[in-house]
Amino acid sequence: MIIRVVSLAFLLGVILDCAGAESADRPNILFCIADDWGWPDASAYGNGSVKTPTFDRLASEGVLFDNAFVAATSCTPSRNCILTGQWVWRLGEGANQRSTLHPQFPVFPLLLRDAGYHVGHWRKAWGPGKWADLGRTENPAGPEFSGFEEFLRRRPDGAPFCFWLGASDPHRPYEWQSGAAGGIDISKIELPADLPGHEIIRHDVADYYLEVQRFDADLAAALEQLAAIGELDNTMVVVTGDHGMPFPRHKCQLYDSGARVPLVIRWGSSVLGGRRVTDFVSLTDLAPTFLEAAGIAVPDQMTGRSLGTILESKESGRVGPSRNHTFVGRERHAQDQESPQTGGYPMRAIRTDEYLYIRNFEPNRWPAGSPDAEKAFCGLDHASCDLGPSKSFFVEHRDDPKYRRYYDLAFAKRPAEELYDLRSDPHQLTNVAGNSQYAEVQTRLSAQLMTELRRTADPRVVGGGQAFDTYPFRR
Ligand SMILES: [Ca+2]
Repeated sequence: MIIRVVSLAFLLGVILDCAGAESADRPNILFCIADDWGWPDASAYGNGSVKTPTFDRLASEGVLFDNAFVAATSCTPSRNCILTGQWVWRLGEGANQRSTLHPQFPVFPLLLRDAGYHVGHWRKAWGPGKWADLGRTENPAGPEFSGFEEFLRRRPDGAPFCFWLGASDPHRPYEWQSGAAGGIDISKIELPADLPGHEIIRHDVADYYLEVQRFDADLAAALEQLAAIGELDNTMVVVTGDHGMPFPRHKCQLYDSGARVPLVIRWGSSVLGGRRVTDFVSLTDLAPTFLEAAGIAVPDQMTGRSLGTILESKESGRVGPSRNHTFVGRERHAQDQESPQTGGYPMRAIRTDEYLYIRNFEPNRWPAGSPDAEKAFCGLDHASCDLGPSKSFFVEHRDDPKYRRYYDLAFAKRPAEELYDLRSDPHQLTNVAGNSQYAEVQTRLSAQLMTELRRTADPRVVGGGQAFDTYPFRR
């Protein structure tokens, strides 16, 4: 095993900043992850319709990330990427939804456990799927507890801990009009540009916001528990989501609406708070960050890069000039293509400050699944878009000229290449791939993406990519 060089200054900071503690002390880690929570749906990011006081407090006391992206835009693969610190295309079956994770991939909770950490999770952590199917003997997120309180109660004396605080919020289904009933004014919601401003959509978004607020309340309770045991400042608190909101053209897609997520990191006096950084961060960077903070060697197969340099900096804005892009991928979500094709919709993307470039490897397939439920392998239309009032509205109004464009943006087939100029098109609605004005940019970004995919052995590029389409669907 080849070991990365650990940032000595970062580790030194850990040791020196644990005032009154012995130098052998290592930080606790509290990893909080909402289910289907996209950027910018927290008040700290300027969304005035959702109230997230706890997330905002963490932002004022820690580092708020403006350019955090998941590595995959579906539950299981996104979580596999977080756990392994690797790009999704490296994870075999683990690149698919309702899959498994081969034991050859080391995961940060168990590496921490092997180094003496007390580890565990609560509610949604790994999944959905069957983690044991290829021989893994333990849940990759560590054992399950009934809550943070039980986890802390069963902590061995003096052991540092790593706790995965999961949630099923704001995953669907929602209680219809619960958002409005909970005080969210639907008329004031600033909708993403790819969602029509109909009352049904507004209520659906408000219901999603209400669940985001419930997750925020869970965060508040966890911080109170940390404070009560006197360990708030020796705990790295990380809060994020596993991909974008469960709406048409959001979750499962590689636009920002699917791939960009909230992220905040607070770590007592070890990290200068009140900073907002624009560095591009992948959630695959968290595993090496946690391992480095704990003084544990980062396995060479992890493609993520520790955020230690950003955390130990005193700067806001772009801290590391090389952090000016990231990559995202997707394989199968549902078995949603036309029978007998059981594959998904393979995509890879590179996101920079100015552009989003997407490569669609199978443009003859449907990006959110077949529109014909009878033909789709799973018997559902657009099966890679979650059922709910917004999806129903899109489908029911597909022939209405007023709404047809929304339907097409979410569900129609796409060309093999997409390019969006974020300077004039921040919502990524107009594909300029093939436009001669952008030829140079398209060539450059395509080459940069393919170089990274080859470097990290993506089967869709180096061979064997069809395997993603035939792995079993593990319920
Ligand atoms: Ca999810």
